[in-house]
Amino acid sequence: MKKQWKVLALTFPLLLLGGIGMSAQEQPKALPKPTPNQRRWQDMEMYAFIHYSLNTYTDQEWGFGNESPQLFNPADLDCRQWARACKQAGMRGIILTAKHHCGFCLWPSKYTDYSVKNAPWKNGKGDVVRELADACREEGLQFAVYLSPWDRNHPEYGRPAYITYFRNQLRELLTNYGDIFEVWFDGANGGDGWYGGANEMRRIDRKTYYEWPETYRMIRELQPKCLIWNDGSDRGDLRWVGNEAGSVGETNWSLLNKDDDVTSDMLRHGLENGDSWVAAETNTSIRPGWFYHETENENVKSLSKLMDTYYKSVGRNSCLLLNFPIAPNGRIHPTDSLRGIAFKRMIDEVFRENLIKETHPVNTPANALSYIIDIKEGASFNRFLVEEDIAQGQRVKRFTLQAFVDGEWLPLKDALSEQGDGLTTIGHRRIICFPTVKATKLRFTVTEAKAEPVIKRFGVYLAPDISSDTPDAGEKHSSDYHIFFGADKMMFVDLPQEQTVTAFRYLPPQESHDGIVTHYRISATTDWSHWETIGEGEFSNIVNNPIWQTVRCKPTRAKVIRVEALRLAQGSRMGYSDVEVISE
Ligand code: FUL
Repeated sequence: MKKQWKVLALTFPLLLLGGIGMSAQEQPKALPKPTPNQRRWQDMEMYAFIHYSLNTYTDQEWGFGNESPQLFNPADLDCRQWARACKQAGMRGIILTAKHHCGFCLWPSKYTDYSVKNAPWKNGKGDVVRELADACREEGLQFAVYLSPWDRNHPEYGRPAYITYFRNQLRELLTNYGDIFEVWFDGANGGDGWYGGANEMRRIDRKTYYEWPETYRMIRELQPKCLIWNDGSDRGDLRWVGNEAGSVGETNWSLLNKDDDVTSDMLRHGLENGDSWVAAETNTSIRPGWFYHETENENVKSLSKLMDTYYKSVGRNSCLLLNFPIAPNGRIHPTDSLRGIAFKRMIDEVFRENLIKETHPVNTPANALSYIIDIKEGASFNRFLVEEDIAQGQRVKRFTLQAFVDGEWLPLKDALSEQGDGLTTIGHRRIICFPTVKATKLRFTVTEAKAEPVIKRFGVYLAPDISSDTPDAGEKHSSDYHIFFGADKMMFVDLPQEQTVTAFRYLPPQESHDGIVTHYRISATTDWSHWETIGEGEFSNIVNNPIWQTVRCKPTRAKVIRVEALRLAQGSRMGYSDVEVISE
């Protein structure tokens, strides 16, 4: 079958419109398409997460559910400062942790006492959700909420009564605070919690317990424009990318099957022939943790790391959800907001000038859709941008990109790709990064597609070098220690000499969940016979976000540190990528 493959009206004025004949495979019967809500969402490109709760005051990532609301008393809480900082960082909206896993509510919910209404802040009359919703509106940002399904405070968690409670809370959030662009239902569940004093393990069936279909109906009715993010069992409008590090796969289909189980590979790459449009949202924090920890003030992501994240999210057919934690004083830390501004400025700088002079379709022997892109005189470039009109579905499977240098066509490839040349899917936007070349023209060719490709826009840019970052030397902190295992779940760290230890740090295995310690006991000795426990607890969220964990202790003399893994995320033998002992 012969078919005319066309290019949709190109939005970039320098581009010529045109089509080229090529033989197409049969059009698939029904190509899944995004809903108007999903299309609007995709245009947001970047929006912020705000993590703020009692954890901010206990220096934790997951609260147990028994932390006192008395801790919540920020001296200087200013939601306008959050909104301005996020806006200046290029964010188009904010998702607030209205309730995190500890169950503490940032709004005065009618259905629990575990909220701001029992906090000293504003004598219990405050409402952070209201203040942020108002501030967002004033700054022209959209507003959304994170409501944790796992609630370690609620006595009924795990039983049917909790579902009613959860829906009541959600109804409050969806009816009292104006338009909500997204609801975020995190799937994390470590099992144990305070649960009204029961202090026990509660297991739920993620597939059935939350009765999502009914909750979804309520959301659709109360906020028809709201997107549902859910990494639990029921397919929402958006999907998780399977990590919290800030990257989706270079091959990224905005599709999944409606009913099948989703593997981590599907989270990362989508499913080429999936039957439903479920686009990927890339979430990561500007710091290692989601909540504020003073010890991370030196670890705010560098500008080059943020740009890498941008290319691996927005540049891979995804939106970026970038977290800004709130410090105990109630504000975004200046380092984070300045880094956010630098990030936005750099994006603007990279995409300031499109270096395309003219674009025209060409015939190819294989009858593929192909374009010659003439570059402005004498220009060098290192970024290529291409967009499909996703309203017509996602179609391109594979393409090639060549630069005409000294009379020869040289193939370009995606320098950030982890697999092959990385020239696979396009979708809403694809950005290809490569070392700077000086060429008079580029040739873009679609070599495989699910249906007639509909290309909306091309761009060619020169990104400046980012030189101000401190590179990570990548050295192991543990190289000075003798590390050995006494048993599968017991590790000894023998220090070069006896010292006064004030903290122990653990970096979990990075490649898989095997051997990640989730619950630990750490002891110290100077003589191998008297052991003093210096820390015991949970490394919360370590599976999804396998970053350095710090266990602080009172100054203790030690020659050897023993780490017992009380529980592992997976596997039977504990593992580590690195450890570090901090001494006085
Ligand atoms: C995770 C949660 O467990 C973290 O605490 C955080 O909220 C992150 C965004 O999602 O899975």
